[in-house]
Amino acid sequence: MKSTYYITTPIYYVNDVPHIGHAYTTLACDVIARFKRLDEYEVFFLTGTDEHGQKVETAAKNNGVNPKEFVDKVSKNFKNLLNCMNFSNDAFIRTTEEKHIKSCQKIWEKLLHNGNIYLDKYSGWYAVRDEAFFSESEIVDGKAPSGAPVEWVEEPSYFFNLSKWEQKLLAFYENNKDFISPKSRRNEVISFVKSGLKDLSISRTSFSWGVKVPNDKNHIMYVWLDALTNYLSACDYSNEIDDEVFKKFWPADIHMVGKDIIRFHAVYWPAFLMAANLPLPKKVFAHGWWTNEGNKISKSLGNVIDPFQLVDEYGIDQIRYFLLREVPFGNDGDFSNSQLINRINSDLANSYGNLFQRVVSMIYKNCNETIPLKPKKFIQKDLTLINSIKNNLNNYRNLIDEQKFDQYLKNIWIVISNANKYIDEQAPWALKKNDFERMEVVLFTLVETIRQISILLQPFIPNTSEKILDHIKIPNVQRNLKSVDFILNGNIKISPPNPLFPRI
Ligand code: ME8
Repeated sequence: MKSTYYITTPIYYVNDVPHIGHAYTTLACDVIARFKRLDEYEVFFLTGTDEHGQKVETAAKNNGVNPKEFVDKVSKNFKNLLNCMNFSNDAFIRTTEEKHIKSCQKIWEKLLHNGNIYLDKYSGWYAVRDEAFFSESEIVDGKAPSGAPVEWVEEPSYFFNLSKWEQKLLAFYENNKDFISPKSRRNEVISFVKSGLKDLSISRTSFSWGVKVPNDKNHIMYVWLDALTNYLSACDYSNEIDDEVFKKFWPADIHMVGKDIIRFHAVYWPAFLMAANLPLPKKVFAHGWWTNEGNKISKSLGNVIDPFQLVDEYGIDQIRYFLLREVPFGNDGDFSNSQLINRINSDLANSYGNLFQRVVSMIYKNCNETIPLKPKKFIQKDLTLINSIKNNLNNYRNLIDEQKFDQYLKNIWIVISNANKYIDEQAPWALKKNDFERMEVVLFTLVETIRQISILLQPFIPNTSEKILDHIKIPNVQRNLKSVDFILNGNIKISPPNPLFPRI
């Protein structure tokens, strides 16, 4: 039986159109999901939209439509982003779906049954933009720590006894050192928990756009309890008759999030799950924040980066490559058009594109349009190049498991650069005149290296990798990670190459 792998993105608020930050998180998940599939895992890759709460309700009002009409429309924009970026999600959950509502009510009842919910009254600050409660001591200059405006709220509310879970959470972090990544985030969460947890308000009564609390029609569930539960709903938590899918995929292997929502995923979520006697996810990774040419991305500054426009202008694979190569995953990054163009021209067009172009056109012109047969004898230099990827497969696996995408790409680009150096040193154009057989060995070595590189690049630049693997006629069943270890047989008829990445 195949091992399973369950990976999730945050579900995005449908108060606004998707931007580059949303595309970034889902891209990271897409790369991991594609890699795991190549490594023969049964993957469940989930994304979706967070459609309840005051923020969405207000956005609908501002647009003059009812919330349901509004969320149907905006949720579609997030669905369109999947196609636009070539994302390979297995499911898309919307929190307005019946099965999600049922699973929210199910977890609520579990928490209530286990004695973790009580009715009281909330009075304190609330930031609609963050959909979060803040105590007096957290307010900075009259605002939430994120800078969001706050309003004073006083209403009856159900509470979750979060304070009871403080020690259990700390023990869990201690015994599961990788649960919160990267390390800096782990320390941040641990010190937050150590500073003392207060019970959490988990219902609202002053508006109605949300999941109804079972048996109390005056309350709707706090949007974060509703939202986090999506990770259970999507794998059929509410299905009472058959829990096969749930057992198969839960607990999730990784929840990928931005650093803004680490607290919800690394503190509240595991506490809810412990309290409901459910297994905990294995990892929460909080990546960094993109700014635009040094400025915070925000609608009011008018500098939101539109992924649809970027893809249209530069190409899907170009954007996918840039986002994960430019900034070590976990760090903040600054988006700059000139850096994007540099990466496209130097890494994609000049290094990788050119390698493919040179090798395939030399074969086409000089070897009777056919990749030479696998040679009987290689010299050490050939073997060094051919083995540079296949001898390091486990290293690539580890880099994906540690979310070190930039390092993964850097390593591959070292091989690309070595392959380009190897052509210059071996000079197949000169061999053509005085050692035709050796020229064939050199060209074979290069195509074999390109084959391995392209297999490993599929998760990052799927369209281009497919083009290359199609061009050198690698059957679909030989594009998984295991196939890196084979070696081409050669004697494959090919057509002349087209440029892979137009220079900008
Ligand atoms: O928080 N840089 O939804 P959201 C990098 N619905 N990533 C960014 C970014 C930026 N400038 N801006 C946004 C929510 N993101 C909740 C989540 S999950 C149960 C509920 C990404 O629409 C990043 O992943 O505000 C961040 O965590 C997420 O979008 C927030 O999306």
